[in-house]
Amino acid sequence: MSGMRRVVFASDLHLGSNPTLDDFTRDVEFEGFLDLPEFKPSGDDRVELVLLGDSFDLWQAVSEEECHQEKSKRIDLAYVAASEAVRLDGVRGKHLRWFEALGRFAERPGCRLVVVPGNHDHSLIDPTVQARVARHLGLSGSDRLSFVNFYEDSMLRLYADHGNQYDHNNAYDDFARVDWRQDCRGYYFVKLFLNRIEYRDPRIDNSPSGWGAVWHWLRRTLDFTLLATALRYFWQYSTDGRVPKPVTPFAARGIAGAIPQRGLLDDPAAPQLLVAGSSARSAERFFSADPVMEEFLREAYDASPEVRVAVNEILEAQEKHEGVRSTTRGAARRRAPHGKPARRPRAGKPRPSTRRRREVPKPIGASRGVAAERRIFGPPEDVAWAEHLFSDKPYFRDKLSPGAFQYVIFGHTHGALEHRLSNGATYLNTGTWTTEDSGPPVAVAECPPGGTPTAKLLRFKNGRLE
Ligand SMILES: [Mn+2]
Repeated sequence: MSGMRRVVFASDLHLGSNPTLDDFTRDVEFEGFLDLPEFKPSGDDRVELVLLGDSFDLWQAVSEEECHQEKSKRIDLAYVAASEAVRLDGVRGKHLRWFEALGRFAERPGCRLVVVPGNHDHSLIDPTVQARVARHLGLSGSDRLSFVNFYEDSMLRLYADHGNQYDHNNAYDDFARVDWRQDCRGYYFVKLFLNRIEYRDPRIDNSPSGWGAVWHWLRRTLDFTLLATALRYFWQYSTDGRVPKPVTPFAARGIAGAIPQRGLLDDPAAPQLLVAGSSARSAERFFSADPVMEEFLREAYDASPEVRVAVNEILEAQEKHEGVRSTTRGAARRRAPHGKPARRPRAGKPRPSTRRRREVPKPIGASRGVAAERRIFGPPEDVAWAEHLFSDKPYFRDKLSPGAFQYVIFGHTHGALEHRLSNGATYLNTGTWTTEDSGPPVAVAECPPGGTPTAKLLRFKNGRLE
């Protein structure tokens, strides 16, 4: 006769190695969490801890040098399984207690650890990377540790995966392959843009729903130095030939009707029009498809010499690029006789100016109240992902039947949630451990011997799950 079955899900811990970018500060708390009576089964009872993705943040486990890099082209995007394993060494070095506590938990009678990859630790699909995690946990070769791309249990009537495969910015064409050139859109965005901005203002988080809000964050903080830097990095990101497809954050959903050209303008808040070139711009919309952002960037251009230099740099570079294209013959004539392009004398090279350029529209003094109206309506996006598991073939398996699966669990969005789906099943989101508010969330599924399974969202606070 088997005993009590318990599975605890936690996700989005985002353990890193970079002192500024690392979002996980709960090592001691995590040790206390694993010391709960819920993780100490007796007799025939069995307990599993499922780390449901983004446990490690390998996208942000980067060097100081990479964070300081002024040119995105000098940021190395390439990785292989072996170099990802080395990144994990850095994570372990910074979170020794976390690894030790987790290893001790898995060794207890009746306990097991299951690791599911997310997008920030996607390379965990590779056996080399898995072996490194096992070694760091002191669990090499142990059957107490397993790696799976998704978790399902018919007795608990439960299905779980990280959730990134339903988010078009973080989905992999082939989840089972490690190849940096095939990484999801989010990878390039984090490496080439977000890491360097977050390094300068660590309050900017790496949550996927936060991406669309980066520009609104910059608008609120009124840090023109950072804004100028962000404009420069965003331009670099947008023109980096190594990026196969740029990100299109969730924020687009709320004002989809306002987007004239899909694809180009999917993130209305970003200064997409500025970086896209003169043909994308008009007198009404020069910087952004989002009217609040447009007005703010016009104001910032007027108010800040730093922002003017950054914007002028982009405009001048585009002018040069667009000009060269239309006057190829002229460009050829300017070449030196030995075939190399004639170099301008250094002293004569014009520096981007702080002067206001006439083509940049002036602010119109629009009411800032508009910001309050552009809320995104309806339930969070991940609720629809959970609904789709029952109506469509989801990524990892055939569609779920409501009779067999009463519970669906995702992480990824950082928004902890318990929600009743339209078919009566329960959707749980395991949130994140990286924010400082209330206790860290976990989903707890239980089934007593011969009994009915349950699953609910709890928080670890006041030394217990409540
Ligand atoms: Mn994720």
